[in-house]
Formats: sequence, structure tokens, C-alpha cells
Amino acid sequence: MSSIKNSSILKYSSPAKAWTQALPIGNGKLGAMIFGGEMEETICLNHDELWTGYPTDRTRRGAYHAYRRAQELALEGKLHEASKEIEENFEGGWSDAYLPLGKIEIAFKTKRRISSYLRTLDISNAVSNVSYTVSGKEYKREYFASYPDGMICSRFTFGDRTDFEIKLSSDLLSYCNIQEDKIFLYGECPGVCFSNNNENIEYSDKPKERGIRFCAGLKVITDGQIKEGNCSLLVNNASRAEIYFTAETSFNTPFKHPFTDGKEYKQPVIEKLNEEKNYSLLLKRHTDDYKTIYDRVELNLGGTGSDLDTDKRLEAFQNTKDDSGLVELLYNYGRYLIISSSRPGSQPANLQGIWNDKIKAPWHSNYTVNINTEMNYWPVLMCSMPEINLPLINMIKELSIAGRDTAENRYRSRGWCSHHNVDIWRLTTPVAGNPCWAFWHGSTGWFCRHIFEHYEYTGDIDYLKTTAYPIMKTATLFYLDNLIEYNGNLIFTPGTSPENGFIYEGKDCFVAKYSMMSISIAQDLFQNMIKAAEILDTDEQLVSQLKETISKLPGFKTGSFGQLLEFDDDYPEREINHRHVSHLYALHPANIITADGTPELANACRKTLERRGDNGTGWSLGWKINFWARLFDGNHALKLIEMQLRPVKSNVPHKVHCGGTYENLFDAHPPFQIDGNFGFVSGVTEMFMQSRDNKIYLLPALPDKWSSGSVKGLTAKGNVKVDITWENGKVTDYKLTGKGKYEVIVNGKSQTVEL
Ligand code: FUC
Repeated sequence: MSSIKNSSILKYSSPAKAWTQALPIGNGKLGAMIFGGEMEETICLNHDELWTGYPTDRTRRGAYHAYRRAQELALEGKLHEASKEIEENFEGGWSDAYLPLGKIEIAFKTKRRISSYLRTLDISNAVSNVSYTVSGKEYKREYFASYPDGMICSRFTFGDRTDFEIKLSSDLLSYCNIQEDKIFLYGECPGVCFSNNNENIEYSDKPKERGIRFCAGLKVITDGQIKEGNCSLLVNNASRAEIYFTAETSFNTPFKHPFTDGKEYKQPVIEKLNEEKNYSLLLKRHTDDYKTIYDRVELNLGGTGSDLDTDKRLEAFQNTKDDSGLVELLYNYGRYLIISSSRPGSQPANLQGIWNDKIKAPWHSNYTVNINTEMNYWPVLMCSMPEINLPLINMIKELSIAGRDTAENRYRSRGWCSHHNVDIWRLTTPVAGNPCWAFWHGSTGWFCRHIFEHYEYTGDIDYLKTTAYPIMKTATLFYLDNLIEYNGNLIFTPGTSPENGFIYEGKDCFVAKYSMMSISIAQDLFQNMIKAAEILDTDEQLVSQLKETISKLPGFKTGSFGQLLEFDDDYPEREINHRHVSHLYALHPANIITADGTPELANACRKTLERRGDNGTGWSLGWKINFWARLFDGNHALKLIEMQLRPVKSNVPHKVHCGGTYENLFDAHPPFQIDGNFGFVSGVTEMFMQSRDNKIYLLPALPDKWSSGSVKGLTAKGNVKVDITWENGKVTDYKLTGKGKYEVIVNGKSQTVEL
């Protein structure tokens, strides 16, 4: 243990009692949460393709006319009526839900006098361990989720020969089949999603209404004897055992029916489990593969570290606030979590990454794309992990296909669009309920920001031409078709700002004439489109149309407190501390407002943040770190970091003003939502390095407390690798590796550097 830095290890001296104390491993597709019980081990399992539903037609008759009526009502100032029209006649149904696969349970027949218990997750190698002694003899379990081999692997070594029973089960409709040393579980997801928490789960037997099927299997290799149990294997007299788990599903792209046109899912599991296994080789292949990504970045804040268990360390931090090793740990953990939940070929990380133990998970554990999914991917490119971005890029590509119908049917527009929820079937229609969340096409442009940034960070022209540009261009066409004239400007109406409202005519109101976020998203997309078209030397006419359009978008306005206005008017606020700060999209993630380029607007952003207050959900705190970093205020960013490190207990109910961190360092909305883990990493990275328009800022928002340290291996736009070392708050050394000419802002001075 002493060789492992404690900024890369989570450790506990007792087993997990709650799911948010268990330790996550994952290979992008398969996920597991390990409890580490002494007598009974529980491993909760996930496969990222297990969702309710199948592809369905979500077009709605009359929706376009409702949209037009709502536009007229909004422009006449009849905002409540516009909202009602949208809610009743424009919206659609809920997204499908992400489901848990099941669990492995192992009951050990060991003596109970256990001592020296230790449970760890080593995030520098992506390996989890449980160890303890019984009568002076050591017992060990080791777990990892291998991407190259597509399996969850574990090895148990017992101090004394041990008997145990191992079971594989699922809460989904399933049955098991035992074959010598293997357990197979065949199961099925419900075809129809429950729409609220009281509804039962129902399985149809009509082929067209049946959902995704799966096969999960485990194999035990041991020196003990294996007997068949009741949906279990009974292992006797073992001094060691290896357990291999894998699963496949019938999911066959978002566009094919998973039952009538599903892909083969049983044979690959059988074949994988039958392959010859060499545990040490598998482990080596796993750590080598993982480390090629994880080792690219190294952060050192000079923390002295701590010998405390991770949960105790989190509690201690609240008193001392001086364990910068814990900040390093949470930073590294965020990188670990995204590598473990998003790999080429997997689904993108959802609201819970890939880890979900509930059939009815909060918000269906779906892709909520009015902040949450985007936040998951903020750190990826700047932390030099472009391959981890690919599942997101792929999903956006699919949305740009699925969203054509929605653009056509709901808006009679060219191009494509998506709204605030997405699922495995690439839902693009608005869901039901309050238009403040449902009626919002901003994800279309926001996704394009990710699409374009992938080019900006990698410099891959071929990708720009063949993948990014067509998606951006069709999104642009959608926005152009939906802008309408109002008072000499072009706006999207009615306008919503996720998921906030205001007071209008004495009542809560959730749609305005326009919202600043939607305008900024369109402006950002158009500006990136212009850049992309100029790089590719194409679409001259469209470029001049976009320039003209940008000049007609409404400008930013400030309100009575000097704050940036969220809507078209200075309406009285209905929730001053609302968790979303959507109207600052121009400051972050976009760069329309910048601390040095547009200082007055940046100041209005500052006033907005001060008025909103620091508190919020886990992801809201995470976003605010990024905002303060963009405002070059490292001390305020650190304040948010310290708030994000507030310990939250597993049983805390849903709340919106007390985000923090669970014992296993998962982000707490609460409930568990993984986005905050990733917003934290990008926020911290932006404190050390920001880049845009051929400018690279070194330590733009360093807090006084982190006076000395170093960060290595970040990526700036232009595919420039960045290493920085600092002492007494000043950069003492830096290295940029790449190509091109950049303006580098270092220690308050700007210099031109040619690489
Ligand atoms: C948005 C947020 C909620 C939550 C949900 C999944 O709707 O406003 O706080 O994070 O997504």
C-alpha cells in the first residue's frame, strides 16, 4: 500500500452497507458496485444497453399548429396561455429508463473472527481489493473490469480452505441455467416503460411490444469442488477461485427493434466464458490498457495526504479544509469514472454513468441533456482523453438522424433537433410536463459545441469534414428556420430557460418571449459553423447569412441588480437561488462572454452568480466552479470545491440546495448523479488552464491556497499538450508541445509562442 499515493486510492476499514458506499468498477459497457461484505459479498451489476422500450414513432398530430399558436400567444404577451398550449398540444411522452442487470451474491462459510479488514479502490490501476485476516491467515479478493477482454474478473485467495455459494440473479424477468462451472442468466427488459413511480412493471408477450433481452454469465475456476445449487454454484474446499463475468444484449442500434430484429446475444457470452483464461495476463492487459489513458494527466497540489479512511477523510476536510490531497483524489476519481463508464463502442455515460441499482431510478437514469450529459463530457478533451468522447459523438450522430422527424413534425423545419431528454432509442421529442424542462431545443446546439470542440482539441480535419460539419450544418438549418422577427431582432419564441421561471401577472410563469440561453446557444453554434465553413472553405452563402443573423440576435441585458437577464425582460424572480444558471451559457461552456474580452458582461455574470448564491445540487456546484474559473476568480472557485466536498449520507432524500459527496466519492445531487464528479474535474482543470481562439491561459484562476504545485498532460485547443509548474502562485516552468502559433498568457503577461 505504501507505494500507492493516497491521491489515487479510496480505502475503508469496513464493508459497504449502502450502495453509495460500495466501490464502482467498469469497462464502459459493464459496471459493478462491490460491497466487500465479510461473510457475504454483493456485487451489483450493470450493462449499459439495458433499457426499457423499443424504437417508437413519437410524431404528434397537430403539434406544429400548437407551436405556431404558442408563438403568437407569446408575442402578444399571453405567456400563461402560450405555456398551456405547449403543455397540452405540443409535448410527448417520457423517455425510456435505464435498468440494472442484477447481482452476484457470494456467501462464504468462513469463521467470523475477522480482523485487519481493508477495502480499497486503486484508481491508478483500476483495481479494487478486499482483504482481511482470520486467525492470522490472509483472505483476499481482487476485482477489475477489463475493456480489452470485455469481462469483469475477480480472484479470491483464502487463508484456509473455504466453502462458498455463488448466485447470479436479476430483478428483471429472467431465468437461470447452470452448466458445470457456469451460471447463465437469460432475461428481458420491459417493452413499455412505467411512467411514474407507482406503476407496476409489465411485460408483454406480443413480439412487437417486447424489449431488449440479455444473457449474463459467470464462470468459476477453482481448486475446490463445484456442485450445482439452486440457481447457484456451491464451491467446497477451495484455497482460491477466479470468477469471470460477462453479458450481452439484443440491442441492435437505436433504430432496430430489439426483439423482432435483435442482435445475437447468447453465443458471444458462451464463447467468452469458454475461452482459456490466464488471470495474471488479463490483469496486465487491463491495467496496461487503462493506464495508457489515465496516466496522461498528473496533478500535484503538494498535499500532505491523509491516512484516514476516505469517508472519515471527507468528514475531516470539513473542519480543516487543508487536505489538498483529497482534491487531487476527487480529480483523479472523476477521470477514473469517465474512463470506466465511456469507452469506444459503449453508450455514453448517463445520469449515473453506468452504475444503477434501481429499476425505477431517479429521472430514469436517462440522458438529461439540458446540462447533465454535457457536463459528463466537459473534462474529457482537456484531460487528453479524446477516445472517451467517442460514445457521445456517436450518440449525437444518431440524434442528428432521429431528430429529423422531430424537426419536420413538430417544427416543419429543415435539419434536426433534440429536446431535454434522450434515451437509448435516441428520443428527440419533448417529454410531458412543465414546458420549463420539456419545451427546450437547446440541446441541439449544445451538442454541436461538443461536436466542434472534438475537432478543436484534436485538429482532425477529416473528422471535421465528414462527421462534425454535416451535423452542425443541419442543426444550423433547424435554428435558422425557427428564428422569428421580433422588435427588429430574431428570437426563438416561446423561450424557456432550464428549468427556471419567473413571476408574471402575479403567477408563476415558465415561458417567456425568449430566453437568453437559447439565443446564446444559437450564436455559439453559428460562430462555430462560420469557423468550420471557413476552415473547410465551403458554404460561402450560408456563412454570410449566419453573420447577418448573428447581428440580429438580441444582445445581453442587465437587470435591476446588475445581473445578466435570463429572459427578455426583468421579470420578478420566483426562485432566486435556482440551481440552473443557464443564462451564463455565454460565459461557460461558450466563450461569448470572457473575463478579459468583455469585462462589463463578465461583471454582470459575477453579479448573477452572487445573487443566485453558491449553494445548489452537486452538479450546480460543479458548474459554478467552472463559472468562477472563467471569471478568473480562483478563490471563489475553491469555495465551491470545498462545498462539493461536503459529506452527504446515503439516506439523504432528494434535495436541491445541499449537494456534496457520498462516502464512495460519488457526487450527491442528492440523490446520486454522476455529472457533479465530472463538472468538478473540468472546473479544476479550467483553474489551471483555459484555451480559446489560439490563446492559452496558464493558471488563470489559481486560488491562494494552492500556492505551489504542478499539472502535466492537459490538452489545449489546437492539440497542444500543456505542463505547468508553479511556486508561490507564479508559473515557474511550463512546456507546450504541439504545432502552431499561440498567445500564451502567463503570470499576467501575454507572449506569442510558435511551436
Ligand atoms: C435536471 C435538473 C435536476 C436533475 C435532473 C436529472 O432536470 O434540474 O436537478 O439534475 O436534471
